[in-house]
Amino acid sequence: MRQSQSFIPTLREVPADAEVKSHQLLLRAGFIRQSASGVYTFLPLGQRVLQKVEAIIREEMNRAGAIELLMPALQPAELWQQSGRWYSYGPELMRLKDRHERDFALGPTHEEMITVLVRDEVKTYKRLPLTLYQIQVKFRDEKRPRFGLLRGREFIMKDAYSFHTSQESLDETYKKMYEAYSNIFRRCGLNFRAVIADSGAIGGKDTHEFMVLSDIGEDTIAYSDASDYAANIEMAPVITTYEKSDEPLRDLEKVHTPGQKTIEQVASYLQVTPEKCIKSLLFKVDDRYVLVLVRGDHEANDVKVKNLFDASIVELATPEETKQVMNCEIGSLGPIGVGEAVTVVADHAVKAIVNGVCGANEEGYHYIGVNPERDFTVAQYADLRFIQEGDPSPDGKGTIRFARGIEVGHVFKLGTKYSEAMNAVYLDENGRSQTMIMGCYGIGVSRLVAAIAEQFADENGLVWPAAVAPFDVHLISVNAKNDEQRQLADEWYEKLGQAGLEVLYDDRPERAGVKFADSDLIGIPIRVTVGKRASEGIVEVKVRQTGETMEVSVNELIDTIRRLLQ
Ligand code: 9G3
Repeated sequence: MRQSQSFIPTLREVPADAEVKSHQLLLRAGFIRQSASGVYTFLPLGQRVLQKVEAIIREEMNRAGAIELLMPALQPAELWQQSGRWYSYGPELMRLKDRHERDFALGPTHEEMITVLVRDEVKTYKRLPLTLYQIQVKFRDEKRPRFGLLRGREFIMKDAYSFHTSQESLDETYKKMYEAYSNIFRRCGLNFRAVIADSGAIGGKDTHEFMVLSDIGEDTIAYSDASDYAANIEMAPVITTYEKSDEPLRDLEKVHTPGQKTIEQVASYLQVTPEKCIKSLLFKVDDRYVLVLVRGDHEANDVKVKNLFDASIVELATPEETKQVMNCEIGSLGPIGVGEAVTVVADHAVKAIVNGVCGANEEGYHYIGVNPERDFTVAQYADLRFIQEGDPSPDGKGTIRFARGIEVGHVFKLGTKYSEAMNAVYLDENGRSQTMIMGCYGIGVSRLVAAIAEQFADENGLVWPAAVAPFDVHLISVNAKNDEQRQLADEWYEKLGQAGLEVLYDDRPERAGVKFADSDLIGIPIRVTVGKRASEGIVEVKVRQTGETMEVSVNELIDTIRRLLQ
């Protein structure tokens, strides 16, 4: 492609509201433009990268035995009403009415649609297992779209769904998909980890997230420093056991703690350590209230609370709800004297507290000399806290460290959650009707483009790995007015193309400085510069990622480029 006839609107200045480098650079290098909050246009260079990423995904999906189809984005509300999700999802599910006032959803995912499709077409075990996938636009009305393509409201996903007659068959496909994902992310040059994840609302038990390590990642990964254990922090179980000190029990006593609200304030006011304090948090779990107790130096894990109650919605109670339910402010909550209306559960660490401190459920008062089981009882002790750095790794090997990650893939063993809801059954070899067992597997394709940009960008601009770069070679003629240089550049633009290389040719009548700056910004892996030594048939070759530069005779140019692209 000749740049003088292309559409690559690069920008000098850094866009104000772009906070992370991939977002800034994809805008500045003319790869994307925002058309609304969380809604983007892929300009020609961005579209070429997207196609390269999709090609890798297709290759690996097809190799894993998945079959591509394409479903509509427009989904009849009836599907979502049948699965119940029309009612359980809130404003995130984008809804609209057609001209006949019929309800539709703009698909955020396609479990219902694919399950109904397979239900209606597959009636016998002979047609299973079956794995279908699509690469398609998705809509999720995020409350806070951010970081450009990393969290958009319209984005491209590869979503695959598998249908089985047995758990073993599902396990086999899950393993194939897991390997396909590893191949995809490795071929994109990414530094990723597969982490044990929480299945959340999607149901099923096994589930893994594929995380690209990045400081701007929204997810925290808990990984072991002595094994390959890695889990999403929401999921990572805590195996710590707690010794109960043998100090003599003191009497329970209510003390005045004016204005002391946080654990730190109360602990320092009462001259105790946070480990002696009981932190009480009121959660709304579906339609009931639960008081969750954790030790003062720990954090309550809402996902573990949700899984304990198998709930679909878990949120911290608002200050108003807290006042109404507990008759006091959040800073004075405690487990002593809590009414029947509130279920009290506690993390295991709380049970080992002796002569502790907790809120008195009275403004400005706390209890000291608090002893669990003597002064209050709980419905259940469970693992309800977030794992912390330094905790023992759940696999018993080494200790936990934290890293931040961008979730680019997620694979689930769904079980029969959707096949039951949509009545997807088949006749088994004995002619008996059985419910299909399912798996589902997602990759954030447009998010992947941003994650690659984020991982490889440097201070001069984007840096694309060869496998996903918009072009193989950026050919630059330094001085378009110099006939000799321009002719040599024109000649090798043709020859490189004939050799099967994809070439972006900067033939614009711009100053060399502008061309080099744009070339660094765009990040094509190999730059060929036709300059002063054109008359000797010598050009300069530069590797974008390493900065390595060499003078090459045009006779060796194609071989040199091919070698460098490996
Ligand atoms: C919704 C809305 C947002 C959602 C979902 C449904 C996430 C929803 C989870 C999944 C699970 C898998 C198939 C590909 C891999 C991921 N956000 N999820 O189900 F209605 Cl508004 O999408 N789906």
